[in-house]
Amino acid sequence: MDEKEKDLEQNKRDPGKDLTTNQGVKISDNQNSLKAGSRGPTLMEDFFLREKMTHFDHERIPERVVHARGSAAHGYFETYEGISELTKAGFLQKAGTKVPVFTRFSTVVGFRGSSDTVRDVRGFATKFYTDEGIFDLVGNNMPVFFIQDAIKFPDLVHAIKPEPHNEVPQASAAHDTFWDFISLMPESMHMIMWVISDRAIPRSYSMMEGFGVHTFRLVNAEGKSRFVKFHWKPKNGIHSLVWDEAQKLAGKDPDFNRKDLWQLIEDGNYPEFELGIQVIEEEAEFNMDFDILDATKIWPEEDVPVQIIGKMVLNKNPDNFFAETEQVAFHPGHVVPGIDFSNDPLLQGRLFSYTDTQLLRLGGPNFAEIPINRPTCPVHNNQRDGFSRQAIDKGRVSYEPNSLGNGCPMQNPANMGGFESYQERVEGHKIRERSDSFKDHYSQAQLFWNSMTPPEKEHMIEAFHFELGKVDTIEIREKMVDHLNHINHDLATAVAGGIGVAAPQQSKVTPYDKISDALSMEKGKSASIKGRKVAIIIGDGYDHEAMLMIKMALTEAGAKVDIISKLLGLIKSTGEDSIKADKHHIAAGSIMYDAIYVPGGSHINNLQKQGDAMHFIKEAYKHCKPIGLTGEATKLVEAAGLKTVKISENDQVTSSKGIVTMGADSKFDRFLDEFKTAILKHRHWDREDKEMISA
Ligand code: HDE
Repeated sequence: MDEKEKDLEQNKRDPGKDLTTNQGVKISDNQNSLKAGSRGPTLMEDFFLREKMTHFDHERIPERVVHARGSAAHGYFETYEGISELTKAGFLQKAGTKVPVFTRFSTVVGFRGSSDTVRDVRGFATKFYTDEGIFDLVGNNMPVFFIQDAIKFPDLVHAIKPEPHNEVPQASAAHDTFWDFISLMPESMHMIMWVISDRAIPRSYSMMEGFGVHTFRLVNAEGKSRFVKFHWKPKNGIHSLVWDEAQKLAGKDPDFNRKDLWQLIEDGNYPEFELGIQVIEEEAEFNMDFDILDATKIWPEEDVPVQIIGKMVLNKNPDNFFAETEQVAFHPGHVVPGIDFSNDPLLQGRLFSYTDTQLLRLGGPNFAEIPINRPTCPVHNNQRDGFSRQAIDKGRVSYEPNSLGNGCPMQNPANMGGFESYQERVEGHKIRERSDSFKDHYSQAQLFWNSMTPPEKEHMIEAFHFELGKVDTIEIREKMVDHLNHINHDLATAVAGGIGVAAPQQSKVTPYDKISDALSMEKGKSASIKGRKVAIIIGDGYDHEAMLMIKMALTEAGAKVDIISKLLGLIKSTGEDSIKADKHHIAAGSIMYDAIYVPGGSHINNLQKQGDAMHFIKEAYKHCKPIGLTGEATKLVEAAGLKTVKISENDQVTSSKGIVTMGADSKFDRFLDEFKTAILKHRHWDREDKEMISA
């Protein structure tokens, strides 16, 4: 059903749907306010007008102080195997148990109307509506955080948000106050490596990992507790944009990730993520070379393997952005029996902040009654009144203990489903102090750098050039180079060279030579091309058969294919057939696609003369994207000046640097296999001449 059909379906004309005021009074005229004469002053008495305006004037609520820009979807979580030995959480007891979920993805820094494709952390928050109450897993797409103690959070956010005197820049860390703060916070260095990496510019919300970040506890029915970290692993693989693309998208398609998520779900190409856990026994708390309560540290997956326990499928778009995506209230303190907290000082601070923020944002203490926040299990307590109370509590008893209400609602001990906190023994002096075990800030930053492939390292150096190059205060740049030097001397030297800072001497910090392959996106493999977007570029005189074959095969494999032409409307093939263009050059760009294909035909003569079409190809080449060319389209390699690319002859299919071409006598199925393999790889970094291509 398309949008128009949906609108008609939802708004069938029936008398029950007549236009009324909020009091249910039918409105006779929604075009004119009540006036003293048709040219006279408007009358105060006009309650249609006053009610409508007053509601409109109050339509905005405060946006989230962080994570303001988000997109969300409904779906379900299904448990693969029960893990009752680890937790008593009801939804994790049996294979096949399904619970509804609502997941909101977000950027952190930008305002609600900012662009999707900025360099930033992405929020990844999931609300599980379980039979035992709400469990919120409020994580990010990076497994560590900038700071170790919650008391630094307002400082971090003030530093990264637009500068207060002129509110510039929007949704970007590339300015003095952020790097000033960071240069004075060695504990941020590990997180900085993630933020400067391609993880900070995800291609799709369906193509990024999620992490609970903090150490939590799982507690089983016997009361045994273990430490746990939560992970989401995307079935669509982990893929990113390149920085040039991200910046151009910010102007040309600021809703890029939002639309992508929406479209995947509309097309039935549902995003899926597997839930994984890393578990450390209570007795092994001190066995790692870092403190497991420190949120600036990962548990390397090679040391503590991720055990997959279930999957989440996002299969329904919200009906109303405000009512659902905007009003959803997450809280890391929303846990169910069997899941509990560790003493991570960052997590402990969050436990206070989230309810507090909802009180302001959602206008009082009754936000749990907003439909999207309501548990699916019964709620009974003696909390009463407050702004926007929805429940109509009956009777005179709103206290406990009581005899007039039969003692209800009654508390439940742990063995009857009541939440009982894990009885951790706590002892200590009341002090403001950071544990010595939190003081190594460089080892895991080194681990991250060591684990990157050469192109990933190159992107990080370029990202530092961009970010620090926008910092006016030279001393801040110098301090950052000094920190980077403690991470890796070559990295610091390369960064210094691009930002006008002297190359540093070797650092005295002990090198950490471990590697974790799980940290590299490039070393990971994608199982399918589901969710990738492919542009087919055509003009009048295209080869219809070739176009159709590729379009159908890629669509069947889960890719989204758009036909792009100079103008919208019907495009004629070399024969009798024609096809409607989905997008025209003025609105589309290679930056919106993961791969492009051009079929043969006489249209190639015209395409070579169309600047926009040639730009499409050159830019895709520059961004290292797969390009498929068949028949006459192979001529475009030369026309675009791609001198180092080999093209196929006669009966061959050639894949050279991700450009897949097909000779006149070869078979389409061989071409398709090669083209799909090229798309699977996502980017082809071996294009040494890419910097020479102007696009
Ligand atoms: Fe948040 N964070 N945060 N945060 N956070 C908020 O809550 C806060 C932190 C995260 O889609 C706010 O409802 C403090 C870590 C996500 O609605 C606020 C601290 C992680 C979302 C808040 C942190 C997160 C938020 C703003 C340090 C990853 C968006 C609006 C102690 C594990 C959820 C709101 C959504 C939102 C406070 C640190 C993730 C102000 C005080 C670490 C995904 O309450």
